[in-house]
Amino acid sequence: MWVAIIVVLVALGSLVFHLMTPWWSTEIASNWGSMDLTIDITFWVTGPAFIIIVLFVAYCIYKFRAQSGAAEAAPNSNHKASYEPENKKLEVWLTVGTAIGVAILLAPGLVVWNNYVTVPDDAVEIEVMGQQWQWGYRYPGADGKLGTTDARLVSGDNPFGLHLDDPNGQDDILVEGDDLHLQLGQPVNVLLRSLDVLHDFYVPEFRAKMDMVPGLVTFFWMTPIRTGRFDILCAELCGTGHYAMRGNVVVDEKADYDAWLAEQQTFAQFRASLQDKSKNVKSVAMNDVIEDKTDGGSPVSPVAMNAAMNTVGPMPAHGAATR
Ligand SMILES: [Cu+2]
Repeated sequence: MWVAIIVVLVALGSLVFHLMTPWWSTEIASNWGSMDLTIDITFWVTGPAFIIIVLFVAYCIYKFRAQSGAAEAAPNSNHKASYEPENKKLEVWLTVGTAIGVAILLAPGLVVWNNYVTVPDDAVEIEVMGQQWQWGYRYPGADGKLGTTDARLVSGDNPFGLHLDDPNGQDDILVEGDDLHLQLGQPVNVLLRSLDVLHDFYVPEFRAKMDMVPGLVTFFWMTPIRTGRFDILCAELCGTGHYAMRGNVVVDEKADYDAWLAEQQTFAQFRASLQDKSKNVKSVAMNDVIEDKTDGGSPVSPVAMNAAMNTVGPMPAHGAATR
């Protein structure tokens, strides 16, 4: 008896929790309301099924509970088990009902998935690069085309591995250590790459997410439908710093977006600034050598001279590029 009551309370408690929970989805900020709809449909199918099954279990526990002397008092009552290997009517009913339920669960997802992987023609491409444990972004420059890349070309002074001889890449805009900016109402095809392990680019308000696989370019598309600043999370356990792999995406009105984009550095400018730095360091090194000699100090060995000339090694840590 008590067990039956507890089982009923579990069903009611689940229902109340579902309706009262504060942990509901964040307010959506993209065109993917259809994903929320599929989740609602899932709840409408699984919720009633859960309640019906749990209440049926509670009913059976109560109805067929052990009662001392019940079988002797009423030999033909329900308290006696009976062997029923086939029940065609029940089997047809359960099979058809389950099939309809599963079809309702799966069919909307197929429609949404089809839309999800069909990128509209007017979508602009933006690249997101994941690595332990930070995000980098690349925008096509004035030509509207992203330059081609090769993971083998990735280095400190070429953090996205762009082909140096591809003219489309020279005006690509590289963003590291800053927010990702998107333009309100502009569909974007988000191309996803990873430098090391599996990551997953996820903005809960966009609903959209996708794994990033080293060696592959995965993608999804979306259109931001409201301005704001949203969290970027990595949704794939990617190592000890996974929890800290956070970022921000800012959805701007067109004017703000254009202004922000105009401030960013192109790949060509980034390379030029590296060469400037390299020249500065070399001239400083040369001055040191000259000073050493004029001070009457001991002559600088060729090895030390070489070391001074090569101080411009790989790029400093990520983030330095755009600051
Ligand atoms: Cu990650």
